[in-house]
Amino acid sequence: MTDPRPKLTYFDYPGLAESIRITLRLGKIDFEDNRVSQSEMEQLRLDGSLPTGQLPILEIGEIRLSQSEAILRWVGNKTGHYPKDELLAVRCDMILGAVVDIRKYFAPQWYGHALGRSPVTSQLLVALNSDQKTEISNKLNSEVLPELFTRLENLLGDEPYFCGSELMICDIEVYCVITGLLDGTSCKGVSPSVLDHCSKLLDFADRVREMVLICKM
Ligand SMILES: N[C@@H](CCC(=O)N[C@@H](CS)C(=O)NCC(=O)O)C(=O)O
Repeated sequence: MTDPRPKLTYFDYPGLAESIRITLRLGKIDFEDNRVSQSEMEQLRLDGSLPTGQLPILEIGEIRLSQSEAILRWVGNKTGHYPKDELLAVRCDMILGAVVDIRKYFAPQWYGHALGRSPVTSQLLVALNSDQKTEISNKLNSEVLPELFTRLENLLGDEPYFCGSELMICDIEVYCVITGLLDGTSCKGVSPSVLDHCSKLLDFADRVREMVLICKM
């Protein structure tokens, strides 16, 4: 029996869903790309349709999955973009964890607030003033992100992808963060120059982009 057509619900921007969309397309899995507004998301939460109160969610028939990393791993398993080898799988998870850490640093910039949105009301919590925003942006650009990307560059080494010769979900996730920084959609106030010293990572992103563009054709 074939699986029901999956339905991915998220906002109309790349964010935490883009790696899932790309992996589904790479694996030629037909899916509904349901894009909602903030108010539609709040309604879904009120209806009790969001298992952990957030987006993205992936519905497969009656099953509703939440948490982007768990969804990505499920999709990667389906499409062959998650390693079967145990040690490569944990390496893949390690890289995914490193991307979560990078995104954690983006949060105050994304929201302009220290605590993001309230899980109860969706209101933004603890506003940052303009001096604090400038200080955060300076620290991200001069210290935090150059170091985190250097660590990723070192982990990549001279391999084409993070788990060796084959493209995996961790590569797609790193690619999404790098692409968002280069085109300015990942995080306002962060300069693409945080990647200036990472030539291997930039070459890697070009390599992944080629694969991604092929699946868009
Ligand atoms: N750890 C969660 C984080 C999900 C998350 O923060 N989602 C945000 C959108 S990027 C959200 O639903 N925000 C709306 C809100 O909390 O009101 C995941 O990876 O799925």
